[in-house]
Order: sequence, then C-alpha cells, then structure tokens
Amino acid sequence: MKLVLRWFPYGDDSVKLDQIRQIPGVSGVATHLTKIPAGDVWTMDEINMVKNEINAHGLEMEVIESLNIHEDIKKGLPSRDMYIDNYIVSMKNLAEAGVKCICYNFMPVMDWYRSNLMQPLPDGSTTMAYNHDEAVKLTLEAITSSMIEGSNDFSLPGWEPERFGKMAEDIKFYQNVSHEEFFANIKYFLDAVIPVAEQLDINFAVHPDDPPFPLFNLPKVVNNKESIDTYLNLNASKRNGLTLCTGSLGAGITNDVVDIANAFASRGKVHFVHLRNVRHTSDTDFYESSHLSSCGDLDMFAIVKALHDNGFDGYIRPDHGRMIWGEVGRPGYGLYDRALGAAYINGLWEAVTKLG
Ligand code: CS2
Ligand code: MN
Repeated sequence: MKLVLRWFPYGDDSVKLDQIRQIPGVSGVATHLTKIPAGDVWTMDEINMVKNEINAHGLEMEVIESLNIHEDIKKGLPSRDMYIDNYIVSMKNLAEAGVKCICYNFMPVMDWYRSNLMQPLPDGSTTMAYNHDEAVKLTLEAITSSMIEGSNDFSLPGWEPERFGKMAEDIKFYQNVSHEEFFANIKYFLDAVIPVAEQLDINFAVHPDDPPFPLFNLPKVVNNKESIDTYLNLNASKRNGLTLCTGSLGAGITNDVVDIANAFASRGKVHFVHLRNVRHTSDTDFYESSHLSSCGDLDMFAIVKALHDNGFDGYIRPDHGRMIWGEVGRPGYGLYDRALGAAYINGLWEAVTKLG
C-alpha cells in the first residue's frame, strides 16, 4: 500500500509540496494537469514539468486524478474516436513518466456536487454537506454559481470552467439516453483503452458517482455494489478497476461499504482508495465528517481490514477534509484535516498489518 495526497499544480493549491512531504508515510501525490481541457493530449513536456516539480520535493507522481473523459465519449458521438485516440496518447505519455494508476469518472455533465461547501459543525470547523430536497429545487445556474462562489477562488476538481457553457444542452441530451445506451458508451470506451492499459502496465480506476443519486435525471451508473459489478464486468481485465471512494459510496444509505470493499478487493479490482467518512442527517442528506469511525457512519477499521485481508496493494489517499484551525483553502482540500486523516490511515494500516 502506498499513501498519497491530492495536490493541484500550477500554483493553484494552498497546500505546498514541502508540507505534504512532512506528513509521515506519504510517498507521493495524486495530481491532474488542470490546465489541459478534457479531450486534449497531455504532452510529455507538460507531464514532465509537473512531475519534475513533484520529484524535486522528494515525492512520487504515480497516480493521476483525474484523466477526464471528453463529454462526446460519454455521449457516444462520432467524434468520440478522435477523443479516445487523444486519451490513449495521454495514457502512453503518463506511463512513460512512471504513472501506475489513472483515476477517472464516467459521470455525465457534472462531477461531484454539495449543496453547502462550508457547513459549520459544532466543534467550530466547517465541512461540505448535501441536502437533497434543497439540491433538486435548484436551477443549473444556481448550482454552478454556488460551486464557483464557494470555491475560495481555487479551481474545483470536476468544475472546470470549460464545462459550464454546454451543461444545459448536455443535460437535455441525456434525457433521451437510456441506461443501456450509456453502458454501451462506457463499454466502447473501455474496450479501446483497457487493452492499452494492459500493454502499459497501468491500472485504471473508475471513481463512483458522487453523490450516488441523480440530479437533473442524469444517468448515474457507478453508485452501488450491483452497478460497480456491471461496470467492471464490461471489460474483464484486472486493469479495469475501481477507485473505492468510501465517502461517495457511503453517502448511499443502503450501501454496505465493507461488503463492497471485500467484494472487489477479493477480485483484485480495487486499485485506488479514497478514505473519508460521512454522517447521514437523513436517508439522502449527509455531511463529510472527520475521518474517524466514531465521527461518521462508516467503520473505517473494517474497511481498511477488508482491503488488507484481500491483499490490496494499490494507493490510498485521505479524501476530503474539513476546514479546521482557521485554514482557508480549496473546499475539501486543506492541509490540516487531511493530514490528520493520513495519520489515522497510517495507524489503521499498521494495526491491520500487525493483526495479520
Ligand atoms: C471527488 C472528485 O473524490 C473527489 O475528490 O471530489 O472530484 C473525484 O476526484 C473525481 O470524480 C474522480 O474522477
Ligand atoms: Mn473520492
């Protein structure tokens, strides 16, 4: 197991690589060339520039989060072949730079969403929260502007400005796309890229939909044990795996995350893990709690044990953290609470390893 932290290049992160290096047990970062729009090639020069900066701080760049998929691939348009070709060039360049794991998602139109990016908690910290009744009443404009306004002037992963212009039109388009058609588009993509991942010896790890229920009636197809099973069976290769994001899956009240971890880790399909905890305030509403089992609804020890006992040897990162100790930064991606999360994960991993 290798522990990493997410970090954003181009000076667009309040957290510095020197700080990340001082967190015990962290060997590298998961990063993303945020400058390059989805669909364009990640050139060797761009990749090496970011990699060199990371390596110069004594950290590795073995995980990419995310190599985003152009919307035309998700929609199954004829132009998808060109974007898939570009994607494959990026994969080859990343493998040449030593990348071992690529995280991505297949969420249509928009990535993760929270209705409140700064909900106060009784201990004085703030966190991200989701209220479904509030969210479904909002217009697309209200949703995008709340995400932009709440971002403290940092780019938000999955809310890249180039997406905004076409969102309304794309939402309309998906109203006529059945789950079967959407799955066929996924399979078309996987059948093109997974053989390349095999040749290059890199793992592919789909991130679950977050939150795991639909907004604007968009197809959500990676949100519980059954749908993950269907997704992973679309291409049987071990390289076609999962980012087990405990917070995203845990937001689904009926999901048993320990069982999901067991089911897919035992098949060698879990390549990357996002560990964080959530506390439900109703069946659909939740806030992101601190990482500890006692602070949320998930049994983090049991999840880590399930991974360990099934021989997991991929990458783990603490996922979103709260904002604590007065820190100001990108929502979910400050230093302090994620560093506490990393320390906790180190402790859990040492415990399950010594238990045997
Ligand atoms: C999410 C996503 O886990 C997360 O931080 O907020 O942005 C996630 O990185 C992507 O959906 C993965 O492709
Ligand atoms: Mn995640």
